Amino acid sequence: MKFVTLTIFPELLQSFWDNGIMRRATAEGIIAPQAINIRDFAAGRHRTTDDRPYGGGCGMVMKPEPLAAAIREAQKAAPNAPTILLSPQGRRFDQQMAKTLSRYTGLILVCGRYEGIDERIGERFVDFEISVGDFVLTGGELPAMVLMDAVTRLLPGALGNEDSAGQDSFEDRRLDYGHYTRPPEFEGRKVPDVLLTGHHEDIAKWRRADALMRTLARRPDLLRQTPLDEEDTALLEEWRREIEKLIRSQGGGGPGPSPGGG
Ligand code: 4FV
Repeated sequence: MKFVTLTIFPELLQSFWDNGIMRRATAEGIIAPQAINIRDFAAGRHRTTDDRPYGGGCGMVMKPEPLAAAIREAQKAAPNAPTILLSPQGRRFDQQMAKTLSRYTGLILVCGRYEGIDERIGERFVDFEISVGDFVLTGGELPAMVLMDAVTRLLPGALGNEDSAGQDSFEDRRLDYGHYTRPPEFEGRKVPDVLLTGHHEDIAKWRRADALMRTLARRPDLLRQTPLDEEDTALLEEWRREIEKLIRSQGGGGPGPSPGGG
């Protein structure tokens, strides 16, 4: 997978590529990251890449000419790659989108700075825009790194053990179960006993229940996105019975007004 990244701060990306899974994936030829410095395509003694906005207002806008030349250079390096602009106006990035992008042979990532890039670059060159969230950053480099990280770990061979990407959070629209390692007791807090039993079936059941409970408590929206399978339905039914028993035991829930007068 080629990652051709357009930026005025290539050093920001280099340190990201020189470490961890990105470094190993590069060494093993799983990814081929490349930074193109937009300033190399800017004219004039100061090689200016930004200018004042038409219509006035604060901040600066990235000029179209250096961007267009840099994108053409990138498209020569990765002819079949979609050109993606990272911006708050884009479609929200998520695990599903990471999987879709991981099927391309290359991606051209345009990292804006200042108030953004000249709109005509988007119209002429950009295949789609991606946002990493409803907040405003100082540049598109961090979003580009988020995207490259999430995509790279889905590529065959990138993660040491193949199946770990398969058990990802959000893989099946569930948050991840809790992870524990030695020591079995830390500052008075124990590891759940079942995890020390080596009983794989019980451990798998506990992990499923833990992931479901955490998803129910923290991200119920995710549960509504996929049909519940039998096992999850049975678990939820069991918890509902427990909850109803608890409420009844507190005198609530029966016919007539509950103690709270609600
Ligand atoms: C952003 C985001 C983001 C906007 C102006 C860079 C900044 C500045 N990109 N998801 N959220 N970009 O805030 O992707 O040029």
